[in-house]
Amino acid sequence: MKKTLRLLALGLCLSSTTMSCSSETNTNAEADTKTGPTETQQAKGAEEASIGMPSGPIDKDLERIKLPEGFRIDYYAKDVENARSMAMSESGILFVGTRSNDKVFALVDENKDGKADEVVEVASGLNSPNGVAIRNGDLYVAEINRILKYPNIEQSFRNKPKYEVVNDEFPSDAHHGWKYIAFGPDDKLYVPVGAPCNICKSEKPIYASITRMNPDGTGLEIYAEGVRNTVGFDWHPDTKNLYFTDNGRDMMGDNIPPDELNRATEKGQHFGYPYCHAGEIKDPEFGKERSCDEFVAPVQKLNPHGGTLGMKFYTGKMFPQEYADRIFIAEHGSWNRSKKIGYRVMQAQMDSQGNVTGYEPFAEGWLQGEKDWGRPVDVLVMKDGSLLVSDDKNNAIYRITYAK
Ligand SMILES: [Ca+2]
Ligand SMILES: [Ca+2]
Repeated sequence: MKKTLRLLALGLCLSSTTMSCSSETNTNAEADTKTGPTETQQAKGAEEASIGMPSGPIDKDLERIKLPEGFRIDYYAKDVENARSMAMSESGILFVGTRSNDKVFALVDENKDGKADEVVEVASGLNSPNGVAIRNGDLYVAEINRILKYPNIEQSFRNKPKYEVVNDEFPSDAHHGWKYIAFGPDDKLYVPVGAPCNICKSEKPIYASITRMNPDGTGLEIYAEGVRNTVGFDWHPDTKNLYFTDNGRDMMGDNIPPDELNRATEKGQHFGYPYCHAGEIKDPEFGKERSCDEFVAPVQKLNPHGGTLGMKFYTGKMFPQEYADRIFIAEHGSWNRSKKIGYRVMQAQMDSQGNVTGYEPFAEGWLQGEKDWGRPVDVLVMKDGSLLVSDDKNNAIYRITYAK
C-alpha cells in the first residue's frame, strides 16, 4: 500500500508540467550536474532543483526547538536508528551512518516534498560504520578499522550492495575509534584516528591524527597531528583550509578544557594533544614535556565537554545573506559534567580571513532542564540551501528551512 502511494505520488509529480511537486518552489536551488544518469535519475535530477518547503503546523516535539526569526524545523525522517554522519548523493539520496548500530541507511525523498518517504537498510554487520562520504557516485563507509567502498550506490543501494575494501590499515581500538570521513578539495579522503584513551601518549604516530589517502586507498599519510578526537570537519569554501572540531580531554573538571574548532593551513601541523589543550592549558600529566607555543591554537574555543561533532560551512542560498560562510556546528551534549550543556546546533560567525568573530546558538531545545530528548550529531547543507541535522538519540533527521 505504501509503495503504491509512493509510485502514485511520483507519477503525479513526473506528469505535472512544472518542475516541482510541491506547492512552493525554491528559485535559488542549483541545477543538477550529475554526469551519465539514467532516465529516472534525470527526472529526479530535474525535480531536485526544487525541494518542497514545509507548510502547516510544526510537529509537537519540535515546538520546543528555538531558532532565529524566520527559520523553522521539521522532521526529514523519523525512525533512523542511531543516525550519525550524513552524505548526500547527486540525485538527493541521503546516506546515514551509525555508531552503536551496525548499519548504513539510505533515505529517499521520492516526491521531493522535503521529507524522506523511505528508509532503506543499505548495509548491516559493520563495525561502527559512523562515517559516510560520496565521490563520483560511489559511497565510502568508515568502520573503526577499515574504509569500504560501495560502487555506483544510486543504482545498487536497494539490493544489499557488495563493498570493496579500500584500506584496512587502521587500528581496531574501539575507544575514539568511530570515524567521520570526507573528501577534501584535493580529492583525497580524510580519515581521523582518535586517541585510544582519554589522555595518553601513543607509540604509534597514527593515533590522535587526521590522515588522508587517495580514493583508491593508496598513499595513506598523516596530515595533522595532536588531534584527540575529531568527529566533524569541512573546508573553507574560499581559502580551502581544513576546519575541524576536536573533543577536549575529560576529568579536568566541569569547565576545562574547552572543546576546539581548529584550522589546518598545511600538512604537518600539530594541534597540541596530549601536551596542551585549547592552545593554553598544560595537561597535568604531559604538559611539562612541551610548551603550548609549539602547537597550533584553536580558532575558537568551544563549550567544555560539549561533545562537539559535525560541522559544515554554510554554502547554500536559502538562508539570509549574513549566513554565507558561517559554520554550523553540532553539539552532541556533555557527559563529563555535573550540569549538562550542549544538545544544540551552534553557529560560528566568520570574517573574510576565515577567523571566527562570534559563536552562538542556532537551534536549541533538545535539552530541557537536565533532561535531553535529542542529541545533534551531524549537519549537512542540502542543494536547496536547507540544513539537515542528524540526531542519534531521537533517531531522527531534521530539516531547517528559512522563509521571509
Ligand atoms: Ca517525500
Ligand atoms: Ca588542540
